Amino acid sequence: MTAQPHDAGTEALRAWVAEQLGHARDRTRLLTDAVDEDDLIRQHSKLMSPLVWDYAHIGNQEELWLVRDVGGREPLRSDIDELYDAFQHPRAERPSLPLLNPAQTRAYTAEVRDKVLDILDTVPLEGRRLVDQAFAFGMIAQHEQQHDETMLATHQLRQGAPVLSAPEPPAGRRLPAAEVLVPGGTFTMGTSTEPWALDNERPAHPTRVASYVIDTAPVSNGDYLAFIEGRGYDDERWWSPAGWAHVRGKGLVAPRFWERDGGEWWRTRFGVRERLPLDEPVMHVCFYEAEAYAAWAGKRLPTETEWEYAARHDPATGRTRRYPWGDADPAAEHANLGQRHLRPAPVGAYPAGASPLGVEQLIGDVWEWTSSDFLPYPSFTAFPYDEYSLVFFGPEYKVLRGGSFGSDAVAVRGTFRNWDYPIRRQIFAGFRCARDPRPGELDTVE
Ligand code: AVJ
Ligand code: FE
Repeated sequence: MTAQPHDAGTEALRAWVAEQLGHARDRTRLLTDAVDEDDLIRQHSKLMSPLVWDYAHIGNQEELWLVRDVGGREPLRSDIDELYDAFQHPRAERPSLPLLNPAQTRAYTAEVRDKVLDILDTVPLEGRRLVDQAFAFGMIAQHEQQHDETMLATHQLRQGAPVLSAPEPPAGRRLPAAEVLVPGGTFTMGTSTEPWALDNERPAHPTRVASYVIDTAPVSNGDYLAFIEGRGYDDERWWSPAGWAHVRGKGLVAPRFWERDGGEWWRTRFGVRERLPLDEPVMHVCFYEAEAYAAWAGKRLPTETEWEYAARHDPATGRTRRYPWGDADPAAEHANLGQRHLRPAPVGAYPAGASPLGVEQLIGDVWEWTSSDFLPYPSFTAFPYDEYSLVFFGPEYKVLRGGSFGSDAVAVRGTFRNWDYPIRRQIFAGFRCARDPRPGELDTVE
């Protein structure tokens, strides 16, 4: 197990914070330096903000929490708070606001960062919940990485020649089994100890799970193609009423960014048109498509409790761990995270990331839709602000787990909860299936 920076003393913690903030900023700059001024200002899709809005919003959140609150310093630009408040202006409206231009945005975010690094040198990292174990700094590093993933999704929606590149992910392999039986039990869901866990992951609470069967890998493009060729989009039987109304209303016939050309399937990824890779996890499907595929396959989506139990429970010791592979922070051999590659890795590419029962690629590659609504855990309290989680709880959002190739390790945990509307397809989301055990299947464990 790697040393947890939070246990290694305050100087090591400060160095770790500075590294995480620097790493996030390098990525923000890579994503924004890759395109010209016009592409920074333009709205590439009604679903997304202009890239220059995300960039200045990153700086503004950092100013609000770290410069003004934690640092107790004077505002740099209180006049722009309203422009970059996500609740004041829906995404579609953002391009018509009097936003900072790209040069002003770069100067503003750099000035905020200078002040923050200065504050980080001296501020006590204990005594107040907001600064305890550098929580506010961790929250801001995660916030920047979350917007970086959003900006990466904007890149995927952008028309034009490719501007991003990265090495290919490792090769896949055939898994020993397509699904495994997970014997039921009790585990600790959520966390009260992970220092940088956000409010909706808290508190830790004992949770009972019945036995179930779960796929050892996310559903692949090849698997999903069989559903399409089997006329799955034309058969109401597989769809929920809301899913059927949606798919028919929009005329959906395949995942977003897929295209049939003659007898061949192609997809476009960050401006590159390529033959559909059959062994890669399917992505850019909405919750309704995931649900329909699962029904067609004679299965269902896992609940988020089943997902977390598969990812964290160690049957050998009965312990609940941080990740499928144990307690160590994610390393390159465990999971496809952090935009190291510009695509999910083929099925079987991360044997070192397997859970004790052999469930793979739970972390990284694609966000996984679950069947669960986004709801608070028992005894939830909003911290440090209602607009991170509290205002979103309810049945209109579905929970996604595990992070994607575009999520940074600092913003992905075994406990991390993402959420979105069930119709959304621009995010890097796929899914895996689960099912109830068949009669007799449990005999081997009980
Ligand atoms: C947790 C990814 C749903 O991007 O809407 C960013 C994260 N919250 N700024 C989002 C977030 C405030 C959030 N998600
Ligand atoms: Fe934000």
